[in-house]
Amino acid sequence: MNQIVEPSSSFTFPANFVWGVATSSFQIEGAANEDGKGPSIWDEFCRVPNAIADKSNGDVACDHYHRWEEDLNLIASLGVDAYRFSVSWPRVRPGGAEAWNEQGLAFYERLVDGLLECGIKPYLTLNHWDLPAALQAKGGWANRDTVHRFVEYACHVAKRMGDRVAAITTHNEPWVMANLGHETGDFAPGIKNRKIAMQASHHLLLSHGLAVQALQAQGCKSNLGIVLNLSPVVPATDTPEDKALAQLKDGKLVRWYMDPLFNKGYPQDVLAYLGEDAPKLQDGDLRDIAAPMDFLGVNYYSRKVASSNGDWNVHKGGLPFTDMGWEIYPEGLSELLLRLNRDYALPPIYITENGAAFKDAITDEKIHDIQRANFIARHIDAVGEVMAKGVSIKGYMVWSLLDNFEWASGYEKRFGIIHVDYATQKRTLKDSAHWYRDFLLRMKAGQGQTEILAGRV
Ligand code: IFM
Repeated sequence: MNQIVEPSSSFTFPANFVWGVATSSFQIEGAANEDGKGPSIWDEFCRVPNAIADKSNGDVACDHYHRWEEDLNLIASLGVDAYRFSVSWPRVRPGGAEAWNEQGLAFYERLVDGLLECGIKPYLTLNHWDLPAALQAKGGWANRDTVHRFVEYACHVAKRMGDRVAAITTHNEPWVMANLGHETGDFAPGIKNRKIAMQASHHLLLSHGLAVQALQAQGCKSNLGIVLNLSPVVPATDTPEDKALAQLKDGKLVRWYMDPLFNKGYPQDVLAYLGEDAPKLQDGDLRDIAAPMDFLGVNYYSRKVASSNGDWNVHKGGLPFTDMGWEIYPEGLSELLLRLNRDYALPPIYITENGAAFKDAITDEKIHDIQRANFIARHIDAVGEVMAKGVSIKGYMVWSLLDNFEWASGYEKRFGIIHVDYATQKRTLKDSAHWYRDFLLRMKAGQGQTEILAGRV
């Protein structure tokens, strides 16, 4: 396929729809030991033998800490409305408690001010996985004390930047931190214990709710929310075993987070399944988790297929895959959003991450990543479809601005719409970036209309 797919239908996007690109601190910044930054759990995890596929680490990554102005210019050149980035907690509070690091805070303030000067809305995430290692030494997210350290961190960052950022996300993908970090051990901190994982998930949710309340109490003007990684979970076959497994996987991935956030408590079927491994709650925790928020961020990459004969990524239906081995299934985004809209009393939704890793070939200094552009175009189409059906979606952000450190896959998987040559740190816009920029230009060209026809590429 060498042409970008024309979406099957046209949908309207309001003129104030927020189009963006996204990154996270550990994946791009580098400068792991500079200007007073403390170690994070990912700095430590990268040193565990065989934890990272290519044995790499985040010491340099995309060197964004030093090249942020060049990256800001690239973001601006795309014509996006918003840039979603995360603050590295150990860069601004190296030990996770006690002293703040002025140089770290100043770095993010420069970035925020630079974005505003370019007319780009900053969407700040507080926790995109890089917990200070000093807090992990005290039990990390499994220790209830970390909840309170997080609230302090949230309040301090908001005091410094909350007047200038459009949105503050508490956590990015708590399921990943809890389950991949504490149950399977594939991600930092590399723990393999389901009971600890579920307690960590509870503390992540609790810290979200308490942080939202504390930020509101201190008069923070930014919109406040959380970002979840969500997917429809479908049974591989119609057998009772696969259907029951799909129900359980849906419970652990979707309902375990959505239900308490939207005042339904933890799902009974998952609690029953967990038995002794269910988290310990204190009085008032569920009320605090359900603190009303301004938006829900949804990260969507693929659906999950539950098979009792294999793992939950067993595929069916002959769909093509990305380089991560994930099915390309934009319909799953529509299915997911319609289901969320049906089952919960939702605040506005942002699609805070969507994108794909593919093996990119460089030809004459160009990267013809038509598959990635198609992936993005088809998912934008899915967003338009559900908006036309009444779901309130306020924005869409491509993951990712740059190729970057893809966690346990190291630098082998490339999600960027901008290519990074890690040897030279040269950035090159891929065709997907050109496509996204041109698409947005067409959006802007329609300014003045209340509704803009989108989806045509
Ligand atoms: O790179 C990650 C990101 O940090 C969180 N969401 C999924 C992306 C792709 O795996």
